[in-house]
Amino acid sequence: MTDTDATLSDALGRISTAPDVDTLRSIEREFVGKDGVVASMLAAIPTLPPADRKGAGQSANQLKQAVLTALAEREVALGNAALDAERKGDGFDASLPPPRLERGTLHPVVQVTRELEDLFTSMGYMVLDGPEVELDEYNFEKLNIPADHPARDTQDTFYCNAPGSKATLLLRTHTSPVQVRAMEHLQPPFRAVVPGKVFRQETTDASHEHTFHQMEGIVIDRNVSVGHLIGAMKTLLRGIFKKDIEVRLRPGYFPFVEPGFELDARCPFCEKGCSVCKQSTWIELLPCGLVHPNVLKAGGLDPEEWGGFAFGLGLSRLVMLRYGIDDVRHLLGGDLRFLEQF
Ligand code: FA5
Repeated sequence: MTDTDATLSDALGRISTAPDVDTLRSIEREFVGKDGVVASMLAAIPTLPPADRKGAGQSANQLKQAVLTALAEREVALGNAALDAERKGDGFDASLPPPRLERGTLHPVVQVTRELEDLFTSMGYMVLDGPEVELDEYNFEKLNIPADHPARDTQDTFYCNAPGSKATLLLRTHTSPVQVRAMEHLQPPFRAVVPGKVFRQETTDASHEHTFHQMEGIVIDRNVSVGHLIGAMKTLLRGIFKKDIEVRLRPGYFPFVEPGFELDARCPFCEKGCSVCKQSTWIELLPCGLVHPNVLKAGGLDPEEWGGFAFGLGLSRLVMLRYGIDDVRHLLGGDLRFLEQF
């Protein structure tokens, strides 16, 4: 065995039993480092007889390559062994799939609101917003509901007056106040929808919440008739239920529309009656009507020149219909098991 062979087998032996990476680094320094064995073999070459120099250079380089390869292999083996030990130790298994990423989804009310906004904007409507803490003046008075009007009883109200404030503040009981706000700010003709949260001091049950969502619609133009209203409602229902739906109007009383209607839609889920339509084949869907002249005046418009129609879609009820939800209180109940289904 040559000296180089003996050096190589010494290096390989120690590398194969090195217990850790620190030991490998010190063997590396000893053999292939700046002042290591290979460096001194190379430094000695000029002192050798010329005939031996080439062979000595080759031996030194082969030694260097063999040591470096063995060091790299041992380092990988040590890494794998450490991972195995870790796996066995605390149950960690790097080959298992990662935990499922929890992804949020839009609330069902937001999903339906966005769908309706797209539908209405495609028909030339604007999407408007209005204050949730509203003045009595807009929630009631300008809508033709004076202080002692019995219609106030149908919308039990949360009042929230600031001490000392002269104006009466309340949580809006419907999205209709935005009808007048829109008339005050926009130049007619215009069409707008107003999705939003409304509040009523209700005793809650499966179809009544104290906080729920409505979508108001308002169209102001010249020569608006009940025919326009019915046409718009049919388009709305086709957009929601993806098919033509028969509708019927029953008289309905709201002080801010004249005439006022309750619009019923033929049940989209059955032909002969089901639990959704309570066996009647009709679903009570939305109140609507032609804007009352007093409301036009309150909004600064001349009722001789301008007219319009308005509707108040019960968004929460529509979401229930769409997804077959049997209790409105699920919607804002905050139970993640319910919300995760959407
Ligand atoms: C109104 O709020 C009128 N502003 C609607 C309107 C607009 C009429 C424009 C005419 C012209 P009503 O109180 O009926 O009307 O409420 C409208 C809809 O809101 C109802 O049809 C129902 O779907 C929904 N709704 C009413 N109360 C509750 C409640 N407590 N919980 C859930 N949804 C409700």
